[in-house]
Amino acid sequence: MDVAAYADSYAAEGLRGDYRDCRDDFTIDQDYAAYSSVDHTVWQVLYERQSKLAADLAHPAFLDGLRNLHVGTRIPNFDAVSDQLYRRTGWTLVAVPGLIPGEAFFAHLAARRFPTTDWIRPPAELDYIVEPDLFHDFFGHVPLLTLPVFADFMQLYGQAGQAADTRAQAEALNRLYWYTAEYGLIREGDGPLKAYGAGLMSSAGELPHAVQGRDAKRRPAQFETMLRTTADIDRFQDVYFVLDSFEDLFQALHSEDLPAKLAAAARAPRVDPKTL
Ligand code: HBI
Ligand code: FE
Repeated sequence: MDVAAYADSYAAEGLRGDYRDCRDDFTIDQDYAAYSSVDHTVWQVLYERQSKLAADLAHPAFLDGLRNLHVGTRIPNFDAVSDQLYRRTGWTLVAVPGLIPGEAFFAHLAARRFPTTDWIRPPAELDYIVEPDLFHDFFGHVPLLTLPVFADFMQLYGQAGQAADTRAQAEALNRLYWYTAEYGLIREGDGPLKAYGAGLMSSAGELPHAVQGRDAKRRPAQFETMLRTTADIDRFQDVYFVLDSFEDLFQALHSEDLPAKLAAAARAPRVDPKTL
C-alpha cells in the first residue's frame, strides 16, 4: 500500500501520526529538537513508574537491555540507541509516525529494523492510550532486542510475515505476536514467573496483574493454540501464555514445517481465550 493511500485511510480512523513526510517504507526522521519539555516529562514519569515495576516483574534480559542501552529519564535519541543496539544484536531503530501496514512492518523486522513511533502521548492519556506511542514501542519493545535469541525470533517473525501466503495466515501470526511479543510471560525451569511482552512492560496496571494477579488466567505457551486464540485489544487479556524458554519461541518459527502449521492454524476455528 502506498503512503498517501494509507495516510488517508489511517487518518480517517482519527488516529494520530503525520504520514505526509514518510518515505516509501513508512519511515521518517526523528525530529529530536521538536520534543517539548512536556514530552520529556511524560517520558520521565512513565519511565520512572514502569522501571520500578519492571525491577521485580520483568525478565532479567529486559532489565539488562534497559541498562545497557542507557535508557534514561529523557526521550531517547533513536540514532544514538541504534548505534548501541546494532553492536549487540545487529538491530537498529527506525522512526515511524505510528502503526504502519503489516507488509511494511514485517519487512522492517525481517531486516532487523524496529519501527518506533516518534510521538509520545499527552499527559491526559498517561495511563492508557489506544494506539502504540513512543513509550510503548521504545520502553516496551526495544530493551529485549538486546537479547540475541529474542532478536533472532523477531527477525524470523518478520520473515514469516513476508512469507505468509494469505491474510488469514498473517492474522494467525498477529495473534502469535500478541500473545508473545506483546503480552508474553516466561518461567525458566523452576525460576520465578516473569513478564517479557511489551504491552505488559508499558502498562502500570496489567504488568502486576499478569505476573502476580490471582485472577489472571495463565496457560503453558502452545504454538498452535496461540496462533488460533483471539484477543480483545482494549482490556486486560483473558489469558496469558507462559514460555518455558525464549529458545522455544525461536524454534517455533525456525521449524521447516512452519508454512504447514500456519496454513493449518489459518484454516482451523478460532479459539476463544475464555474457553482455555
Ligand atoms: N506498525 N508501527 C507499527 N507497530 C506495530 O507494532 C505494528 C504495526 N503494524 C502492524 C502490526 N504491528 C501488527 O499487525 C503486526 O503483527 C503485523
Ligand atoms: Fe507493540
